Amino acid sequence: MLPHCTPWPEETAARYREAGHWRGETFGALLTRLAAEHADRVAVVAGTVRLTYRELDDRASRLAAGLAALGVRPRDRVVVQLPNVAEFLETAFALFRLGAIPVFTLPAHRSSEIVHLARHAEAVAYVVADEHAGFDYRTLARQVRDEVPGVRHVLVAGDAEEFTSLESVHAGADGSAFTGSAPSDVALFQLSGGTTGTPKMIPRTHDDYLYSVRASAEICGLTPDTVYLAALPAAHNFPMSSPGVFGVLHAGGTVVMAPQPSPTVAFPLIEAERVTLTGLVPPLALLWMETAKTTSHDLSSLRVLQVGGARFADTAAARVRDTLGCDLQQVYGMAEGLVCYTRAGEPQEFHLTTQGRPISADDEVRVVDAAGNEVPPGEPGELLTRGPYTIRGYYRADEHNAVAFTPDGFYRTGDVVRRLPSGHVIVEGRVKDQINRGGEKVAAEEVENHLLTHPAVRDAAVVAVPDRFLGERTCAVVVPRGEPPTPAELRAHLRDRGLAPYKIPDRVEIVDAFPVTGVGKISKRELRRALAARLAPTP
Ligand code: J2J
Repeated sequence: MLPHCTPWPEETAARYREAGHWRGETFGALLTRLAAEHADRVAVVAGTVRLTYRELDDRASRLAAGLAALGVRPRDRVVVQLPNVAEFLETAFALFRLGAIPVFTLPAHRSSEIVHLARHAEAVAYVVADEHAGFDYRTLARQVRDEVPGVRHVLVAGDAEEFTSLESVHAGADGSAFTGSAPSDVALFQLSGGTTGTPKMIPRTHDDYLYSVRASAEICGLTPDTVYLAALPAAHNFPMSSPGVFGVLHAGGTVVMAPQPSPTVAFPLIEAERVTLTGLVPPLALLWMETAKTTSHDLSSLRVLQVGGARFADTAAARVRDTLGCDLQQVYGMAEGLVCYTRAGEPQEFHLTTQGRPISADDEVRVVDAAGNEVPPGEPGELLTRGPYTIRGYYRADEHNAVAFTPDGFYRTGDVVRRLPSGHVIVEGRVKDQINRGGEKVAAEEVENHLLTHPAVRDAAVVAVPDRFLGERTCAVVVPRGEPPTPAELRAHLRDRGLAPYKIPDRVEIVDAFPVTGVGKISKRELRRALAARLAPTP
């Protein structure tokens, strides 16, 4: 395995192989197989581009060869920041073919995240789109190139300006003969929602990720007739693998790339491509349900709407069928591994009130109290998990790994759940220092560290405040140094530091001092309580 990653213990790995979870296939080999099995079926639709499996395979091979000619080698890390375009899949599979390792970042990330990741990963290349959603990624690329000299190549989908266009790299010879990396090696990096000062990288192997993809495709009943709309950014673990774009390709179905998840963009695509399945975060599901009431678009092809990434309110869940005319599947997952689904054929109650049960019989789940002891069945506690597709450690993060994992290899999710006798879980809250802003994760410490660099900030704490639409919004509570900074000043400061827009605090509150716990630490619980009282509408 790539250095600085934590492998599964050998006997555990052997058990996962014996059970047939890990089958020794790589994503590169998978595409070769799919191209043989589904040659002329449409694999991906993106704007005016339609690629069959054979074409996707061919383009990925040529891109792999072109990348090799540029000097990209097996195990090299490549930061990939692409929106939902055909090049997303071409690049992913080209890197898999080559055995180079994509670090998947979100289109919303900015220099703060990308520079850190490019350095931490020691990336040799950075792949971006020219523009997307009003943002010019070439500007960001210039900054990354200047600040991270190890990034030797910037490859651009679209108008490359002074950089190399992705299309020109395709000119390479046929790369279908590349053997890529070993199935037990790292295939890709996902990013953690995080709780710490810097985003953590999640190494996923071919064996483990393909298992979660294949099993997800089976659980979701995917077939070559499945037409999946990638509405959320495909780089995120949910639309990538649960079952997401990879699961749909694994089943020989068609992936339709939506450049934006708004009903204005997504509904015409559903109608035109007869989309059968898609996945959303709760606020988007609410927006779609509202818009569906008056839409003139035909959404009748849609069979299942998956909702995950944040808690979907039971009351909203109950309205999916009537408003969108399809079934709801709840998905509770994490880029670190464990994914839970509600499944077709289960009583409605499970679909409407739980976040599903784990993919695998070999997913081990413990629900524990603060002391680490298992709580009685049905009682709330923190979910700990280990299994055939849950990592044993973040990349190059020994210190953090010592707290994020138990000594016997369970990942501490930081989620508070209740487990039903059926194995279904209900997500009730969290103990981690993170804000879940409608599915977008914000690590409090990361934003606090940025705030602390402002000269008028003595101390800062970022906490969640309840929000009817997003579930939670971020609130930065600031103890000023001298004249208090204005919210606009602080936001501009964070933007200038290159923080992703979704991490910029929605509210700023100025206080004289923070409530502290018995040991003198900031009491975020007390802070949230005080804020809730302060922000509550006056009766
Ligand atoms: C409550 N909280 C949820 C849910 C995730 C599938 C689906 C989602 C993700 C994802 C994913 C939740 N109800 N239904 O990777 O493959 C919160 C939990 C969890 C964290 C993980 C997938 N679904 N969450 O959201 O890595 O707090 O993955 O630990 O972005 O999201 O976030 P992330």
